[in-house]
Amino acid sequence: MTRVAVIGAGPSGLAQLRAFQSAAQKGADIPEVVCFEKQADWGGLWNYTWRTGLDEYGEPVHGSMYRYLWSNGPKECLEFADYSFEEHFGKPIGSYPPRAVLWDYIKGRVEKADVRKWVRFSTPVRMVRFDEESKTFTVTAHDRVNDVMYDEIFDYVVVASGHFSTPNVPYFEGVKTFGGRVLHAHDFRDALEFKDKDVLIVGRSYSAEDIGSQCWKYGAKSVTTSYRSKPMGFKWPERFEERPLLQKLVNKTAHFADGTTKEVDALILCTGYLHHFPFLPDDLRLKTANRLWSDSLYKGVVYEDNPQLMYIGMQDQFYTFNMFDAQAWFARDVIMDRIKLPSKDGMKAHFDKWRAREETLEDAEQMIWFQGDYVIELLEDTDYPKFDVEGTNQTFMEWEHHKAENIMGFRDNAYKSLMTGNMAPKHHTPWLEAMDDTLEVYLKN
Ligand code: FAD
Ligand code: NA7
Repeated sequence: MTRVAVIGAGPSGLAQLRAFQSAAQKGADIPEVVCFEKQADWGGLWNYTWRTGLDEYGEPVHGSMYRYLWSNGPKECLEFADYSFEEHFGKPIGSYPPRAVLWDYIKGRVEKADVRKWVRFSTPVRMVRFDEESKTFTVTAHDRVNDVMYDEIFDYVVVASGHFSTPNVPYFEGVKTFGGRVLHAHDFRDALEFKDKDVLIVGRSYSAEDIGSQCWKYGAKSVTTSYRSKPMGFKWPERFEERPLLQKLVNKTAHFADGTTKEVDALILCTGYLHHFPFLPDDLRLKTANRLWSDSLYKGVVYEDNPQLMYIGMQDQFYTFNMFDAQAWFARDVIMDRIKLPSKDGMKAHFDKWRAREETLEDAEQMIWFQGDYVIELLEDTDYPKFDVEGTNQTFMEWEHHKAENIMGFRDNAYKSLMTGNMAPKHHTPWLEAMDDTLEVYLKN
């Protein structure tokens, strides 16, 4: 029997499990699927941990999410096409749910599909090797609960281990002797730690924007973000400003590229993440920057040098859950021989076409249409339920406009579900005033 190893039970790995289960539900003979998950529960980044650094077994903590995190885009853009929010919660809910609500939703689909039995929890994969002769992989896993390492043979490996976990940490002069707290976004957990503090953030992307907003919301004295390329350019409120790149720190004084200085208590490096696969040898390891068209992957999924190896969710992301689904359905159909791969040259030609377009993209709107077109192409190949991608792109456009209008209030908007056609209700409390982000409080009518 064909055996498939899935590495990671976050949204991408769970999409893979659901893809196989849905084929089985329709009567297909599916391969044996084993999912290895390093954490004790599923949901990936959405499974919040208070830990930072190393976990209870001495493994690097995967989690980068923090308390009070609310969806940074409309939930209507990530909704599963085979399991709507309304089906899960039994009623329409607001458009920017907090982390706990989204975690509940992710879990609901796979609980319904009854695939937990396929997952081996607290089991990091240590190494994957490919044998050219037998054309099989040997996966070495570590059962942390029983502290036993073992090898198993697989015909296919699907890497779904995420790429927003290993921090990219640049060096700034004077940081060694900085008189305040220094951390990377990966280790940020509770904005209340920075109440009444002058906070300096390096970066201009989603983490900088959201961690800055959180710190402001929870009472930081001031927030200063520092950009390398260009400012975020939102209409920030009082006590929130953008400056060009940090040059050095002298005690608690930050010096910026425009010659200005500012006294700060904390430095939060929102400088992105590295694609990091310590369990993969050179010949199998994806090497790519965080971009919309990742290197070395046919259709953004199949590893060109070894098509028995797949990667899910490795792109930079506007689209998330439903794109991972489209990828997982594609990977499933390659594995089940429903989709025939082109020759290596054919794969390369396809790659080059998308890469050339990716390189012309100039702004977020163009990037969203690019990723939407990619999702459309994947949807054409499989039986994942078709959904209105153009409508989803339009919702992303509205989101961009709402952010430009009011960065501290964009989460008070509501959008129409592309899956059910129903309009989301406006949430009962404006985001800036909603301090309690529990599921119970969010779902209260
Ligand atoms: P992950 O969620 O990272 O899951 C990967 C899984 O693989 C983890 O469970 C991990 O434990 C496991 N794993 C890793 N290594 C191994 C190993 N060696 N062996 C076994 N298991 C392993 N997306 C949105 O759509 N909306 C948002 O609001 C949003 N906010 C975000 C906020 C933050 C701070 C971050 C960092 C990301 C956010 N994202 C958001 C994007 C996020 O990447 C996706 O939503 C999603 O979690 C990606 O799923 P994934 O399964 O690819 O990766
Ligand atoms: P991103 O989106 O990869 O952004 C990384 C940011 O870090 C980006 O603004 C970079 O600047 C900046 N960066 C990287 N290196 C440096 C150095 N050396 N100096 C200054 N600035 C630097 O990561 P995020 O954490 O924001 O977002 C990741 C995910 O988390 C995302 O999907 C969200 O959903 C949540 P640049 O823009 O290149 O000038």
